[in-house]
Amino acid sequence: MTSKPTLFSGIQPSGDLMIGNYIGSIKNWVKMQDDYNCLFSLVNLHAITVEQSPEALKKRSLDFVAWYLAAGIDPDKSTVFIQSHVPEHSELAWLLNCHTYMGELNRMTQFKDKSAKHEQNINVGLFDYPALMAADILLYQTEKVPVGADQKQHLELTRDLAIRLNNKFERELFKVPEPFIPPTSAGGRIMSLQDPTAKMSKSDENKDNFIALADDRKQILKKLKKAVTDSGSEIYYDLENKPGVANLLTLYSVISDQPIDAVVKHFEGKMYGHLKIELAELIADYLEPIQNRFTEIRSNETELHAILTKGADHARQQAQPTLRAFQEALGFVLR
Ligand code: AQP
Repeated sequence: MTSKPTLFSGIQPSGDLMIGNYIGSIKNWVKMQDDYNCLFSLVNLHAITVEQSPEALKKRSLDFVAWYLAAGIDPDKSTVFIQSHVPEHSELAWLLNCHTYMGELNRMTQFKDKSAKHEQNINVGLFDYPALMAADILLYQTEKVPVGADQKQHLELTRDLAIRLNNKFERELFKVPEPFIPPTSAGGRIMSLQDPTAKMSKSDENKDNFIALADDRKQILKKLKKAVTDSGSEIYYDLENKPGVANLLTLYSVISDQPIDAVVKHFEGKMYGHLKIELAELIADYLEPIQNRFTEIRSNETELHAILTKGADHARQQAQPTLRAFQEALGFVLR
């Protein structure tokens, strides 16, 4: 076992993995691999809380894992696995269900938002999503959870559950996890290209709203040329009054690894069109080697499955003691 603090993070296999997911999660994961015992999951149990096409789900799951690896996740350093390969997630989620109150889940804003979006399919899993998320985290005695603002409420519930159960059973069953704000927090929230007041989302039906990791140079340029800016012409960072331009500047800053001020200076006296074209070139150049690695990794499914099997075995080893200790506390007869 490792002495490094444990960090858990996951992405749902829904939509097309895009630049916002890369900047907000995967890019930071890559940097954390040396300092933490990292578990990076493809959370397919969460994904089926909304309707999915089975064939697309299967293909996309392997695609996403290949993107993790292509972007620099090293399976020798980090545990990379598919959530459903580790049945302890569902088992712990059930046990947590029996200690989570309806009132707590009723307050979750993500449930309210997603119910409104998926009116025809307000299933129990959608309601129960936060208990499964708590299981994902608590199963590994996770200390750090990188979360965006939208997941803070769920992490708070996870913490409440850990504290409640530790108190109830008078032993430290679960570590109480802390939110983790990555040091480079710039770009934590990349906005939609067509509506810069809304978050860029990989499941957005309008694909012009996001740059997929798989987009080629031509597609990137086309999408950025269409990106909504404003009626002005001067390039400067003003999130409130120029959210479109601010979003493009953020993208440029994160991808070029320069502070916003330096980017603004670089574009002094230039037009929005220059910013869009240069940004498209920058992103295309940046993504090209990742896309090449993706093609290579994705073409070898045998190797991909081997990595996932190793990851699941490693995750299970780490998960089982926590689950067993909780079952014992509950009074289950252990096998
Ligand atoms: N716009 C974004 N900017 C920065 N980070 C983002 N993430 C998502 N959108 C942005 C981060 O990517 C990870 C994906 O987590 P998820 O699969 O649980 O889905 P999500 O948070 O609901 O993200 P999406 O892209 O909007 O997915 P869909 O459209 O499928 O629901 C998270 O770490 C998130 O912070």
